[in-house]
Amino acid sequence: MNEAYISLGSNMGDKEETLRHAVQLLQQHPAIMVVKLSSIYETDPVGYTDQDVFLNMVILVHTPLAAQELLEECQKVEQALKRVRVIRWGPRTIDLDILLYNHDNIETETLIVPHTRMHERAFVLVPLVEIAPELKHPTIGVAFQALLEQVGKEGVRRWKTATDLSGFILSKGSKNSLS
Ligand code: A4P
Ligand code: MG
Repeated sequence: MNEAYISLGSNMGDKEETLRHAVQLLQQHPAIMVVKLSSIYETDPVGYTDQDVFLNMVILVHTPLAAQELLEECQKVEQALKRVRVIRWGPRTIDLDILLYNHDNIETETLIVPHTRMHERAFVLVPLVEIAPELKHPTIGVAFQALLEQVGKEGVRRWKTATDLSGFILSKGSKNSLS
């Protein structure tokens, strides 16, 4: 079984609902088990800043899928949730990035793991450290906690604690999802 950390972000429409749907769709996949959820954080946009605030979270999944297969499943979830009409060039309904896959270092045309920018982004590090306080960056060799101290938590506010995320995890085989 492999362990992967996935970052989820949304800044359009009903953001919490979108995150919930994304987690449920992953959990419904027979080969993906969602085992940990961070809290949801409201985060100021990084990069292109003239857009709405994001909701971000990080989850831990266990899966027998190879990293590339997991990426394809994440992209299917993105597609499923992007069906709502979006403004061209505008913000995103949902973005799923694979942050870590075991301690592997992967560099293919379609997949780079550890995610290239994860160690400099508070919106990734805050939720990651919440669910994996002891974890080290596999290639930099520094604890994520220490990386977060360098980056700082500015622009990241806890929005809903993990224990209040009822309805995010459905048992395997449950049919309710994109209702
Ligand atoms: N790809 C390569 N490595 C990976 C990986 N580890 N996980 C490739 C997922 N995908 C990976 O992604 C483009 C391509 O990256 C994919 O085809 C895949 O093969 P995309 O999601 O289609 O495009 P994108 O979202 O524009 O790019 P990306 O890299 O996800 O954007 P960023 O850099 O993550 O920026 N501010 C806040 N506060 N919160 C946010 O969540 N997100 C972004 C997106 C910017 N600012 C933000 C947030
Ligand atoms: Mg992405």
